[in-house]
Amino acid sequence: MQEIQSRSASVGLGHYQSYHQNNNGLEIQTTHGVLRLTLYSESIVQILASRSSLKEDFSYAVVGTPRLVKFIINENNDSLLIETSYIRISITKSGSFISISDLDGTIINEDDKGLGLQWIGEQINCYKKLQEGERFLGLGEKNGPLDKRGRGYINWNTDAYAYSPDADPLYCSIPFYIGVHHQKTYGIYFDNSFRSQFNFGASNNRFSSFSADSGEMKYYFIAGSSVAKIIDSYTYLTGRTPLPPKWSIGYQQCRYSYYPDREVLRIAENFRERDLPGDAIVLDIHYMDEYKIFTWDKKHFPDPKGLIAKLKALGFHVVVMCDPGIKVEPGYEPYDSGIKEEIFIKYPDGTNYTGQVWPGWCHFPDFTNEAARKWWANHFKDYVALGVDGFWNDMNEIATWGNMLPDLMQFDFDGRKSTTREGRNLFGMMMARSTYEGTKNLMKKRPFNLTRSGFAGIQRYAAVWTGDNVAYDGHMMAGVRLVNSMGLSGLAFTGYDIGGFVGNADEKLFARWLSIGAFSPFFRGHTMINTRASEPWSYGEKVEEISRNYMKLRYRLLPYLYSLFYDATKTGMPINRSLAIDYTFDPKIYDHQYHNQYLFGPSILVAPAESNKDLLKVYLPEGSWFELYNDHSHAGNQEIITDCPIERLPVYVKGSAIIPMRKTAGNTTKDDGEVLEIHLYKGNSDNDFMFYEDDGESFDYENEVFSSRTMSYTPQKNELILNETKGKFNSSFKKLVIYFHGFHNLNEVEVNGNKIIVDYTEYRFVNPISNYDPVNVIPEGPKINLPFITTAYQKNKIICTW
Ligand code: NBV
Repeated sequence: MQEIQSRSASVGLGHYQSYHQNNNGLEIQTTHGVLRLTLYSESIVQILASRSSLKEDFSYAVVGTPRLVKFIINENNDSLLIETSYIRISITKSGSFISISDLDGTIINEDDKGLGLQWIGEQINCYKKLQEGERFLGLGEKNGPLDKRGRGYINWNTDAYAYSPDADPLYCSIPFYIGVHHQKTYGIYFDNSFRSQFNFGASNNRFSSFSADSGEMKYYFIAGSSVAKIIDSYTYLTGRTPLPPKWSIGYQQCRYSYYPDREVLRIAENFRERDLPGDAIVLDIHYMDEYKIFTWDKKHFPDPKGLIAKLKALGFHVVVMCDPGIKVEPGYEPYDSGIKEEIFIKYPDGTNYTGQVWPGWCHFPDFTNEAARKWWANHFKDYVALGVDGFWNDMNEIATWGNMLPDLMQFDFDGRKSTTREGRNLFGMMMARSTYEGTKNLMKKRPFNLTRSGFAGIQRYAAVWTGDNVAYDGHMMAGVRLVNSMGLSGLAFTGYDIGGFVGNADEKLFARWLSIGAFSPFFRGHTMINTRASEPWSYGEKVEEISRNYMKLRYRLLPYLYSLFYDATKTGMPINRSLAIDYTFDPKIYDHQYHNQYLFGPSILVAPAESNKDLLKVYLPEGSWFELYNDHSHAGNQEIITDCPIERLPVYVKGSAIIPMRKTAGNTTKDDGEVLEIHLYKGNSDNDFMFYEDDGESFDYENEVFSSRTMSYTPQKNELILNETKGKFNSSFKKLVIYFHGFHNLNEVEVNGNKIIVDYTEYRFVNPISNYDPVNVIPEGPKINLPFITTAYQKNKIICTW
């Protein structure tokens, strides 16, 4: 071994020499370096290796700290063994190779014995043995199939305008993936922000690997009995999506750009006149004076305060574009104060870096410098004073004309000092962090913050959208997969430009995109300058009706959706769930004809169909499933063929589901109405849903001003219980209507001991679409003959039996 290494141009850790134990693990001295294992929990271990001495453990991504856990260390002739109540880690004395197994000895993950850790000059590499049948999931905003085996990826945040659905890298880097094999699941988070590469068995049949151009070999190994548990652990480490303001999960209308102010107002009025729900209008770069951040174009927006007030009166919030480039222009306050306070990114000779972007030649704040973060944060006070409450961080890869950011720029790294090589992948996240912290502090309520670029942990500060997509079916599908992949990587609040940013959608494409988008966490229509109008009414009456149907369906689903966002703050579980979360070991879900399917929350399965398809093959995983629109039921574990006319996106509900909905869609997310509906779907397994409400905008929920209750369905007992609410928030719901799906011949339900006679109604989740053809037959559209009961909605426990 020693001999091989001395002949090779790359160097490993060498052999074991000695170790010493500390509170959370141990440090091993090897012939060529040092290896430290720190337990963060029974199932999370940080692995840090260095060829010299270990540095201070610093990370912008990781906020979780090691929890004290019990572990034992054993040593034998060949290895050192560290065991917790969940995993066994062994390090070979010869070569210092790591393998991690269950307590019963089944391998979860192991170094390639022969390669392991390797330094090639400054480059650091970790080679893992490719396990038989191993699949690779996640890695954040990465194109390609759900199972990324056989592919390689690069993390280097890039302005990927009009990217192909196979392009890499895109705007965000999340160096975290999940491995699956032999009924085992694990996660690896590589905490290194240099340009990094992940290889999942591309161009070789021996290893999977991760490597970085420089920096530390520091990664976290996460064991877990399910993908959900791994996401929970990963978001323990890197943080979770905070509860967004409720309005931000309503529909947002954007274009590059709406101006002047009259046009913005007309757009908002159209929503109300046309009975389309909507909560936000987004102002892209043309609201600014010559694209200069923190200014307003006086000609087109002479009275932003007045405009924002009018929009508020119509129920619309305003989101504004925020670009990081500060124009080099003496007299422009952000430039003058930025120079004075020395907050810009510099060359090593101390001069400010200048790059060209929208406003012209610009300097860029160094968001790894606390002073710059504060400077930026304070500049939001005028926006906040005007009533803006949404902020959109764009161009933060950093995008400049030429797209060739010099490597030698100096980043402060909060006093630690580094260069673009380490800072580039972090710039977007640190900008979003500064915007979030600043606006949160100024607004004293929840800001909405959106970013294009990010790194692991970005979920703590902003929602992420998939950038400049293109108006065609394949891109629509790629966006669905990107959102699913980001969900596997700790990002709960994500979405894509509905209708496509680049190019022109046709009627069908827009209708389908909007329907699918209604089942995505971030729900925004957007399009590029000089493209056709792309609002829900811009594609003719039929598309407008389809859009209205799905927008209203989403708004009616808000009690369910908002509860899911709350759950994400606690567990990291995404809103859009790749089927790999719940059906990890079912090979069918990885089949490319099905890998776009996902669950919207725990119970609603969406099968995205291309806009030009009339028929779709759908795979229903184990369990039982109901077609949303007509309650036709299907057994799981089978492929079915469904028709998917443009007005009907294939959506299925899982047996035993409990779905709270509002009876009326309302104009905005605020209009809850008085009637809470619960849709209960007959099934065989017990199920719980945690229903959550609060005021939707303040931080009072942190002081228990919320209302939450578990709803539990026990099929064996024919029972649905709404447990007593917790928290101090008074729900606006007064009436409760329970719909029983799949329950035939139901006549009577007992509610807290009182008998209620069951009623029947013809129920529709979407309205029939008008017949625009000269033969005037009004199509019926799908409906369900549904039993229901009505009762008072109350805080106390509600027990329903039948
Ligand atoms: O600000 C203009 C656009 C914006 O509409 C888009 O969503 C961003 O991804 N922005 C990029 C800059 C230029 C795009 C050509």
